[in-house]
Amino acid sequence: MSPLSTTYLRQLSEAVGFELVGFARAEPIPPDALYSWIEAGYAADMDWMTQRAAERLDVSQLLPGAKTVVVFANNYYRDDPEVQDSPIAKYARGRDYHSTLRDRMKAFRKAIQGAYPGIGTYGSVDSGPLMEKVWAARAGLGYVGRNGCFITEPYGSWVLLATVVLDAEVDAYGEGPTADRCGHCRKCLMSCPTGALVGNGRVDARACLSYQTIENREREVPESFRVQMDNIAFGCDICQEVCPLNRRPVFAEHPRFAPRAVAGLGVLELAGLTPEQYEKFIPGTALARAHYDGLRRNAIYALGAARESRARPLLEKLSGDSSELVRSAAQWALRQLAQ
Ligand code: B12
Ligand code: SF4
Ligand code: SF4
Repeated sequence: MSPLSTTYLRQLSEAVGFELVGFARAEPIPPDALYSWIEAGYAADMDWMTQRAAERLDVSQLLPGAKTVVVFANNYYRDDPEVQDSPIAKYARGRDYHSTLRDRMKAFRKAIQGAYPGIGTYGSVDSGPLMEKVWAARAGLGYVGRNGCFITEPYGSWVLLATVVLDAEVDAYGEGPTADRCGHCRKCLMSCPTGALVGNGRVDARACLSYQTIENREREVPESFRVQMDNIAFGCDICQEVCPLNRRPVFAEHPRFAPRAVAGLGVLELAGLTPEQYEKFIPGTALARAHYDGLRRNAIYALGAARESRARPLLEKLSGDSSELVRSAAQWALRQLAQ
């Protein structure tokens, strides 16, 4: 098969709803990019990062004969005034981005399978065993900043990524990461409340509030991190908010990125969510990953960190909750109020 036209693939990508697209040769990733991070313990207990490490480093294990990795990015930045104080990270305020990007990616795959019958494709958004930021860098869409986030020229780091692997070549490839624009800046390193940024774009997930509030949903959050959770109930945007390269964000118009009702809730309401309210607000959003008790635990820690005295009656009620995680969080928050 002759190389596919990137002009056509770019048009298709735009038609299905992606803002950025790039192309990388499907060459193996040097193992050190992943193993040195895992060996340092930075993956915390995300065993799924280690389990399929060989595939993460070589996409031909996902799609035999892989030649090209197509990388897509969607801008998700919104600053709707009514949710400005939301304790939920921006990427999680609208409809679950996994389904938004997956739908667009599926439309892209279907179209190229129609145009090039027999072509092999493998698609993934976030959860597949691929190193999305490495592919985005190779495809020339931007570079990994000191804050560990992938930074693009037009949208800063407020982008979400998706990839499609093809077993065909394209007629032009990206030329690797764009120039590093961090320079002498250290704002993200200085602003991270838990010291999770260890330099060179590496994040120690054990210390990252994003990990603690999303992935670590069954155990307690270490106390030294809890006290930093003032108005943080799901994910963390601090190292992106302070980044000068994010100073000129572009508003994401598409309704799928518009905040849902849950983004209008404060930590008090989130801590007091009933199972019925959880079912009303959470399904279809990325918050579902924290589960009912994990989300309430986070919001309770946030109340304790803020020493929110109006939360006392709710915390007293929750200190008798059926969940051990919620009970112990409420008891801790009450002790914070007493200090
Ligand atoms: C594990 C994970 C996390 C972990 C670890 C974070 C991290 N930075 O690695 C935790 C739970 C902490 C996390 C948090 C967040 N995450 Co996350 N996460 C992932 C996941 C699943 C894997 C990332 C990974 O492989 N990390 C391991 C390290 C070793 O690899 P790396 O991140 O690629 O970084 C190294 C390489 O890129 C290498 N490198 C840099 N340039 C180049 C160039 C070349 C050519 C090569 C070979 C290597 C190389 O250097 C880097 C440092 O070692 C990806 C999805 C995916 N499948 O890739 C989403 C992903 C990175 N997360 C995402 C998001 C949105 C977030 C949060 C912003 C959510 C939030 N608001 O709370 C935070 C940001 C925290 C931060 N400061 O990074 C987006 C990032 C979008 C962006 N613009 O960067 C992704 C891509 C998901 C998606 N599909 O959009 N996340
Ligand atoms: S997401 Fe928050 S806790 Fe994690 S590295 Fe950035 S500022 Fe630190
Ligand atoms: S805050 Fe500064 S050092 Fe950190 S990613 Fe942005 S430009 Fe780079």
